[in-house]
Amino acid sequence: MAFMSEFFAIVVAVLSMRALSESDFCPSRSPVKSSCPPEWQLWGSACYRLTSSTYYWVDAKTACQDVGGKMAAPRSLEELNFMVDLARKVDSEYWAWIACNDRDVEGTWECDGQEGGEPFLVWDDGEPNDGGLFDNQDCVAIAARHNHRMDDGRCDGSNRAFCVRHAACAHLSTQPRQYCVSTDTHGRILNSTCLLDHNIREFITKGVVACGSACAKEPGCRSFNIKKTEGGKKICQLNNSTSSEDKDKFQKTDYFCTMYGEEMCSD
Ligand SMILES: [Ca+2]
Ligand SMILES: [Ca+2]
Repeated sequence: MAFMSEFFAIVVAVLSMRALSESDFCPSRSPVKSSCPPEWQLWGSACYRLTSSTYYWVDAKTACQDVGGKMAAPRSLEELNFMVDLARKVDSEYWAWIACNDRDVEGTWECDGQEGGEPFLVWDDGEPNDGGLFDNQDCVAIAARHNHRMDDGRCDGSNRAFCVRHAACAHLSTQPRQYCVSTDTHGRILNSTCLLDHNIREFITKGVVACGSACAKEPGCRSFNIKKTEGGKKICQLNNSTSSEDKDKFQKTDYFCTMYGEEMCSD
């Protein structure tokens, strides 16, 4: 899953209206479906679109942020093919930036979100050639004219861009919402990591079931934190975002954060 941080796996134990127990695991498919805003297309648990205007590469990153996403960089042939199909429908002669470049070190490609591994690159024949007038093509685009494969281009060329954002959960009113608590890779509950600065409201709670139920009833609630006060009381904090949507604010804290739960959405 594109947005999952490496140090934890969010999918494990869970809560509907029952007590949490070891036998409760998040189902691989929940009744809740992912959904995208207008103009975005769903693939997996993420939403994609092309920008409607063209930009220099660096401005394209901002343009994607302005519509609530970030510039995309495919991680698999399946994802690349989905993006190509999407682009062809919008503009048969599309030429669109992705979030990969070799601006820092010539020939060393970096793609956003793919740090620490080999970047996923599928070049057109003869690319990358660092060509152009001054031999300085450092930004990557996918283009119809490049057989729907990748080409390095000048970063000050003006192209559309592929943007991606996390999908939201769409609910049918009859379906119970389900929440998963975050765990580390060994399945242990992460007991000091919470989502900060997205608090809608907070109140004293009995525990995870009560807190999750409150989140399910609260319009706009997407996840929750449970914190302990020094007196041992549990505070339920309802959040208007999720760990994958604001990774920077999903942090280890020193002050008694005991649990983080997030809405489960099917892929
Ligand atoms: Ca280059
Ligand atoms: Ca080139």
